[in-house]
Amino acid sequence: MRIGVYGGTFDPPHMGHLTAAVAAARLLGLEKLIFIPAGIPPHKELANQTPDAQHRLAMVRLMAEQAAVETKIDVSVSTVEIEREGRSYTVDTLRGLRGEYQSDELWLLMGTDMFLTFQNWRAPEEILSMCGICAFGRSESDTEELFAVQRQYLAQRFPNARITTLTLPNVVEVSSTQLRAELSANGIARELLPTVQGYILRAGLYGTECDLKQLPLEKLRPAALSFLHAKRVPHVLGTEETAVKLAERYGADVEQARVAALLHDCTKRLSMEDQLALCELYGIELDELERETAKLLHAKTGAVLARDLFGVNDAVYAAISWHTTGKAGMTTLEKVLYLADYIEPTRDFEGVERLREAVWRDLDEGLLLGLTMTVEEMRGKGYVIHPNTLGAIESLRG
Ligand code: DGI
Ligand code: FE
Ligand code: FE
Repeated sequence: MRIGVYGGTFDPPHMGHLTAAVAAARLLGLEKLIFIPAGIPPHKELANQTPDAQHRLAMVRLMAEQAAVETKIDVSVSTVEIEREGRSYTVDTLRGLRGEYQSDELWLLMGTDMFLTFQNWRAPEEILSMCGICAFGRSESDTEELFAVQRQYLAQRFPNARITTLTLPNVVEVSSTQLRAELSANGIARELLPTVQGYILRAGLYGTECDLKQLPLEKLRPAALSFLHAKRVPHVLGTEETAVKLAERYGADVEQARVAALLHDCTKRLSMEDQLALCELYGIELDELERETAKLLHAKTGAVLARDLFGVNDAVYAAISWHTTGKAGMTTLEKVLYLADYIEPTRDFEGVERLREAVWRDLDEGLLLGLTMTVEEMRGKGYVIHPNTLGAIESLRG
């Protein structure tokens, strides 16, 4: 197996890291990629705003999930360097990896600066005996020239080295220093993956402390996305888009629809155990079916989390609460969220087109069809139908 190893301080991880890792994975034909956030890096002191290792680790995990979605290979995050005492050297990390992956081919991924100073690292010769190195930089000529010179120099000095340099036309050249400055000035930086941007805001990293209950949309959106696994992000953005259009069409409050859509699945990735702990914490009463079905629980826990962290109002709280089962006598906002979730553009199941047509023809006709389709599907799988779903159908028919 060909494995890429990408270490760095990731302070914070950004689109430059992500696009380079994804491009390197494709060009090298990697089957596995391991991100390794550094503990204390040997080559520089950490910038003074550097969040502690646990925050950097959490952000790298978000980036790794996105990299896995984009490359469709196994992407993991190693904590070896964070857990190591004292200064962290790549050679030590590689010795560990060599032991773990004895019959695999390792490739160390690195950016321009690292590559150009490689001969000054601890034990470069030993590193090159354990792995190939793959350096990437932008396509501008100065970099390419420097790359060529360095490649030749290293090839001469370490004749058995495997060295590949990639000039990636679409690699985003990002200065972490600049990015941190933007964050502390505006709370927002382009070149950040939205989930990472949201994580930074929620944790108040890099001087971004802000009132989560008063976030403008450009901050609320990433903050909401930061709860999600990368693969669910397109679904939630699709739900936002559809909820806004439905609210406009059927006269619900557009901003409430948007906020409800952005937050509706915010607890979806939590385990059953964590969901139940949230219910306990917030005193949410559950019926028997909810108690044993994580898929039903996430609507309830999502609503409390949205209220507690972001201060959503009662209408939005209710819309999130009922987005999975529906209930008798739903408000327009509640219907809008239920249906936006069901028909947003990434949804692709048999009957979705028919449902979309019904929803745009008449909201209640669409709702009745959606609820009925859910009941049929649940029955087909032998699941218990929640009484609120049946109640919703009855109230529409009656
Ligand atoms: O969270 P999403 O996947 O975007 O969508 P959702 O909140 O509508 O959740 C759909 C899941 O919930 C789906 O896997 C089926 C399940 N579900 C919906 N209604 C019922 C239900 N499960 C049971 N057991 N009973 C229901 O009435
Ligand atoms: Fe949901
Ligand atoms: Fe959803």
